[in-house]
Amino acid sequence: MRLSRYFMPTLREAPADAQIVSHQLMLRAGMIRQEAAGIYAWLPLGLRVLKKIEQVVREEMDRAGAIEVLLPTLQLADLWRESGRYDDYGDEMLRIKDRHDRDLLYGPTAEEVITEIFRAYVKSYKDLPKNFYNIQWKFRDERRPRFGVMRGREFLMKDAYSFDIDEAAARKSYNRMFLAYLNIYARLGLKAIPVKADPGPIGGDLSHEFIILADTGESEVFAHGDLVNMGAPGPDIDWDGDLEPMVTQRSRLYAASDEMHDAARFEAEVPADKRMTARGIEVGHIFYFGEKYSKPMKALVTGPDGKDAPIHGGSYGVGVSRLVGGIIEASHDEAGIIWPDAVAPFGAAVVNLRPGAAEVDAVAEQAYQALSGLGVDPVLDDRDDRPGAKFASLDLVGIPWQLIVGPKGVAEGMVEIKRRATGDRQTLPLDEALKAIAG
Ligand code: 5CA
Repeated sequence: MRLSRYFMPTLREAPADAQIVSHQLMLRAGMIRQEAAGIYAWLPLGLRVLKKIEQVVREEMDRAGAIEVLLPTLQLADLWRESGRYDDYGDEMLRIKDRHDRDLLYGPTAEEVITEIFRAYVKSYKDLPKNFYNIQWKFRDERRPRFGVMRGREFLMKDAYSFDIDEAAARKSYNRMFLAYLNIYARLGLKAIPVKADPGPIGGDLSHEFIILADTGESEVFAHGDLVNMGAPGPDIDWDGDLEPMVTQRSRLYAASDEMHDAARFEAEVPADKRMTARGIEVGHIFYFGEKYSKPMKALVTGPDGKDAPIHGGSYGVGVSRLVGGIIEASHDEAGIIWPDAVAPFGAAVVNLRPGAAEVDAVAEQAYQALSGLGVDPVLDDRDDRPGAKFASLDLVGIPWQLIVGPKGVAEGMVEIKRRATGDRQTLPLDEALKAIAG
């Protein structure tokens, strides 16, 4: 991609109504445009980041044995009448009528849809466990959409749904998601704390939220400090093995969000110097709810004893679009966004300081092609602009590396590289620069 032909409408100032830094930076970096309250168009740079986050989520879900599907955004109200949630869901549900006067809704979540699919095909315990996931837009008519993509009305969620023969098996599915989530957030460069949570309208009796720490977060968390620094389990887990010890190690330390917080227990269980109280952003939420949907919707399977029984279900959400804002809250400086390499819109920018000068153009082009070949996903900054303006906009949008090609360096056979996160600069021959960037 050449920046001279791209669309990256950066702004010098953030619009006054953007209250938090991630919202300000997303607008200034030209990532999103508000179309209505809580509804955004994703501009090219924002879309690239969204797709990269989506891909990390997809890879970790696949690794943990979940199977991808794509469910529709519009759902039939009748399905929600079966589960009993149509009336309960209230004003957050966007209700729509089609030309035949049938009640539809824009899905805020998809327990009913996936349960309907499951019951149509799966009849035997031999076909269990199953876990289906869906990366799709949701709509919740939030009372107070705010903070940009952080609390939108239309937002991208990864939702997964597990089906098991009994509670013990369902617990294993829950554990897989618990650990897969920690790996997802770690790959995104985030420290996420699993906290005991209130299941709310999804229902059930076992639930954890995953919270990343940020002062602007809407949730308050109370946690044992050691939990914050406990690393993710990493990809080499035996997903079919006993995951309980790894989950227990993380869930036995005190951690709760405001609704579930028990001040007396916090003080009894956590030594004073380890008590951490902070604000955070909920970037995921997992639930075990047993027969809550399978019973009213008659999602039954035949067990080894030949009897039909409702399956035990769980659901598992990741706020994919919210994560774009969450990562920025966790990783920025005065100059702009600092993307972790895994989700940066481009892995590197080759900055041509003198577009039109034949030798400079040639080296910049060579560097660009080489980085493409190395899988870095680079962009070529061939804009006819002042160097200072180019550097400022690349810093603002957070490209992790700049490889700078100018007339003086080219004459000496050298280029300069700059790492966005640290500001470190080095002057090197091109092949060494490429190696430094490609890692
Ligand atoms: N059915 C379950 C799990 S699939 C569910 O809907 N869970 S949820 O309500 O907790 O949502 C899952 C995740 O979506 C949340 O953890 C949050 O990260 C994200 N999310 C929820 N509401 C919004 C919103 N209005 N804007 C952006 N992200 C949201």
